[in-house]
Amino acid sequence: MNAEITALQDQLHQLQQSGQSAIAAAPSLEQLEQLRIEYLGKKGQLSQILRGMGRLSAADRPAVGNLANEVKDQLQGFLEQRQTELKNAALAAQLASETLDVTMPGSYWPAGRAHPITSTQDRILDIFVGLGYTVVRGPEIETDYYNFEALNFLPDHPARDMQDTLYLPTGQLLRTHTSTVQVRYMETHQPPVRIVVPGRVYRRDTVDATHSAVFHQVEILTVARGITFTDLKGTIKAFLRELYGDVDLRFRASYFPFTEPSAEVDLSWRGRWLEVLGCGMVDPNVLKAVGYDPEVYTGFAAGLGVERLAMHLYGLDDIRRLYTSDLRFLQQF
Ligand code: 2NM
Repeated sequence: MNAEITALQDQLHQLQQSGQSAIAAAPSLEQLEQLRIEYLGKKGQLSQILRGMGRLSAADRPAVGNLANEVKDQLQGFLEQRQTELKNAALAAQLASETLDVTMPGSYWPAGRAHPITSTQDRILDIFVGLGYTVVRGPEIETDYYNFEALNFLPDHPARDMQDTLYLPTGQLLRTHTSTVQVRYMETHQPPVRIVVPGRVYRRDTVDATHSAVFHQVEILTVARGITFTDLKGTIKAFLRELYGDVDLRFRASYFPFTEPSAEVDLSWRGRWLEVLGCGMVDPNVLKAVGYDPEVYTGFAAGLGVERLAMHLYGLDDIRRLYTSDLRFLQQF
């Protein structure tokens, strides 16, 4: 009987010793958990020893049971202590590996910027958006109807000639102005209309310092009851004064198929008159073409070339500068 007790007590002491050294030597949290299972788990070594207690009398059990509890508490204490050590070591290693050397040189990240055509176009759009206009865009490949017929160009108008307009083999064409989008918009919206249309347009031109076969336009259109030429003048003045400050303007009679009357606007710049945009009251034939009653609605429209304005705002003398993507040039803006 005493021999049974002593044997179990020896086993418990051995367990305590081997457990203590194994736990102290555990190299990782995962292996520590394995040790916990091995020593204190349901099928672990301590449980196995305790199973041997079945052979003891009720009077002898406390002598072994108390020691078993002590060993268990001790091993649990060692496990917790080692766990804390390992966690601290892992945290210290992580902190050491993630330390930033703030004295290292930074990496050069060149900032991009808007192309001068884009920034000029954005300045124009911003002003009209501020005046309550909505930005609308549309297709660059168009039909004769939207580019010419609906806009009151007569069948034999010279702009319709192959010499001036780029036609596709399909009979479609590359739009020569963004007014096509205004026709499309009016077809699908009832007045009041207040839109600003930016976009690429195409002309069959020989390229030189002031001409390009592809360029950019911004056109505006207002249609509502009671719109007059005075509204047109006020809008154009508000726009140009926002762009150029308090400059003198001149409205000069002109002609466009889609407006009547029509005008070109010049502004006084360093003692010269500079032509900046074309405009006019929308021709009743255009209103009729989109299903508006010209006895009820009137409107005005205006259009300007973005490159021309950019050249003026940035002091450029050759439009081709804007298309050759020479970074030494573009990085100046
Ligand atoms: C200009 C000059 C004058 C214009 C006309 C229209 C439309 F679609 F309403 F008829 N849109 N834009 C217009 C009028 C454009 O550009 C120099």
